[in-house]
Amino acid sequence: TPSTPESAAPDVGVQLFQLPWTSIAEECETTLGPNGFAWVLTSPPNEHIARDEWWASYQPVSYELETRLGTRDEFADMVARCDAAGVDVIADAVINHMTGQDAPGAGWAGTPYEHYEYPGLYTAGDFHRCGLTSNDDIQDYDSREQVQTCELVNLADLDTSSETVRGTIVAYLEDLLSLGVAGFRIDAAKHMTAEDVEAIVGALPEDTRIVSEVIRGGGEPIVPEEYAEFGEVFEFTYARDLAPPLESGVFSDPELEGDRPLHVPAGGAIVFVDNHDTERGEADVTYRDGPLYVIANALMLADDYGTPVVYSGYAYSDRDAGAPTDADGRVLGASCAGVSGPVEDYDDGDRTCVHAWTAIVGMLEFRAFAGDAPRLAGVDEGDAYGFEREGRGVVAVNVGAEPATVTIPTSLPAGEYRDVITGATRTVADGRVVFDLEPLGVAAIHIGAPTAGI
Ligand code: LM2
Ligand code: CA
Repeated sequence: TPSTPESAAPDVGVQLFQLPWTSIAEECETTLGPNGFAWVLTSPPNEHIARDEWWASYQPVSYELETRLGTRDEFADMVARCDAAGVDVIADAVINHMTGQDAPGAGWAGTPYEHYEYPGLYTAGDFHRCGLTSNDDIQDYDSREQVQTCELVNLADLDTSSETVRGTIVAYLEDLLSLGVAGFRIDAAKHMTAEDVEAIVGALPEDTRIVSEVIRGGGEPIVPEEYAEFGEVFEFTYARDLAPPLESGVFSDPELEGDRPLHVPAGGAIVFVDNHDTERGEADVTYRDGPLYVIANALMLADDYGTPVVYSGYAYSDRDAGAPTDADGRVLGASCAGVSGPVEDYDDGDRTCVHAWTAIVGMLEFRAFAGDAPRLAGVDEGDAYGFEREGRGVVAVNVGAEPATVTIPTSLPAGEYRDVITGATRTVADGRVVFDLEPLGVAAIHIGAPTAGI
């Protein structure tokens, strides 16, 4: 009998946007751990302004771990439970700035603040006041100096070149590490010099995972490559390239040898179909697109480039609307148990639960077996397209409204395989697999799920 093909837990993350800590802990135990997700990216864990919009999370008031998403104890409990389930926690670190509210106020946990005055933490001299634009806001993304020392939408811009500011940020991140987090998304990294970010993260233990958010902008002087020197970076080009063929049905292979143009080298890239910002902005394919969104995620998870992060948020019609809360303003818990795919109509506030969808879970299984096998040249037939991960698996999609067939040459052993998306049986014979695909359908087989030899 042939030996069982090797598989390895894939490095796949999930962003659980604005989900309370107690619910993330549950998801780790019931869904993420069992299905092989390696890490979860949380929303920011520190005290923010007391407002209802989701983006209150991006307006820090203090580094107390008290938020609408839960308490310090709940955060610590989540990290421990996720860890026990084999899931690392990556916290969203908002360290470029403090709140942008002009009026004095009190944060979610009651901490008083004024714009540029955060008692016990920062005082006016700890902030850049760039003096380069009329209101100190960033106006010109072609100016490195403006982007890094002026204010992003009025958010008080920390002088991250200052040793005391760096020390305060490092102490905050060390506090989170003491609770067991594995690393950080560095929010708005582009708005800090790579030198400043490197100095801050360089003070943390070597094995801290760092993912810098540096939105690649055409022609802009600040590029993600600068931040790839000391950690991973989100590669925004990836999602931008993924979407157009889904609408047009015209697919072409990416660069298969060597680096992809306008992409950081694969080893340092975090890729995504969308995130909380792009689903409210530039993303062409989001949860609203149902099956097309499944296809986008499947293609990403089948690819050999970068580390994918699946995005799982909530439905909304108002881009500012926060997740549903109780009468005290705490975000309501939610469970994704039993959710198997996208639905046609969401009510505002419904969790999309993308990480629980059958197709996503199937593609994690595919990825576990695909390992680092190279992606081979694909086949584009009408609205269908597919490709092999050499000797390990084959994926195919149909973005058309009619059923479609695509034939992919493959070196997988002849035999029958369980399709990890549909559960159907797919046959490899004569060095090829013929996929009959439903409208807006996906199929994927891998070496680890043969049902019979021929
Ligand atoms: C990010 N990455 O670099 C986050 O991913 C993104 O979600 C954040 O914007 C941004 N950078 C700052 O951390 C969000 C949201 C903005 C919101 C800010 C601050 O997209 O709309 O700005 O958070 O909460 C809001 C208002 C804006 C106002 C600002 C300051 O929309 O009009 O500016 O607050 O009060 C006057
Ligand atoms: Ca800055």
